[in-house]
Amino acid sequence: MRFDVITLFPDMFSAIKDEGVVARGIKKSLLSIHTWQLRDFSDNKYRNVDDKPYGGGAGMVMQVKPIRSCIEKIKQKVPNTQVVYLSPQGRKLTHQLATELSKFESLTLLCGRYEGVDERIIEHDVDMEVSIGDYVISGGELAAMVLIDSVSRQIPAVLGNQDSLNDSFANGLLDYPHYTRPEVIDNQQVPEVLLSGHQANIDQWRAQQVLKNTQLKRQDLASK
Ligand code: 4FD
Repeated sequence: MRFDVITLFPDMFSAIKDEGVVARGIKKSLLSIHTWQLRDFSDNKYRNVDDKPYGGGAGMVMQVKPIRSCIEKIKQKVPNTQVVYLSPQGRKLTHQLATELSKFESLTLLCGRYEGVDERIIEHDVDMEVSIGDYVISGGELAAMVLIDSVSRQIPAVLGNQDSLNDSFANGLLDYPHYTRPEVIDNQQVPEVLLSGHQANIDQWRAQQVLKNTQLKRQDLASK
């Protein structure tokens, strides 16, 4: 799967390119991430890509021309790419949406700064608007990285022998609790059943914990 990212801060993407699950996917040639510096598509010598909003008000708006030129350039290389705009107005990113997006061969991720992009980009150039949650952050880059990570994990070969099928939310519920050595620390004991070697009992205990945990911490999920 290929990700093309349109951004004013391409260096931020070293956070996922150099380390972790996504980096391993890149090394295995299962993933590629290509960043595009939006300023390279500016039409003025100052490399501006934003301007004041019509109608007045605070902040700046990202202009149509550089973004549209950049998307055209990407589409020359990847004609079938799905263009995704990260914004607080988007469809909420869930496990289900991450899985759906993982079926695309190519995603182009548009990262906004300031007050976002000129609405005509959303009307004409964007296929899907996605939000990572109901809060505002300073730019679309962190949201794009969250999307890339969550979508990449849904490609079976990327996770390797780890198993995204067992991830929290894969079944619409929370995870069970995890323990590792030592058996006792500061008077805190690992639950006996996990030391019993009786796999059927362990599976049953974990299934109970999943329900209990979800009921306790996420009633919105439990009642579905
Ligand atoms: N909730 C999200 C995405 C981006 C963002 C921006 C319009 C602001 C939150 C478009 C306004 C992009 C999210 C940049 N904040 N900030 O997914």
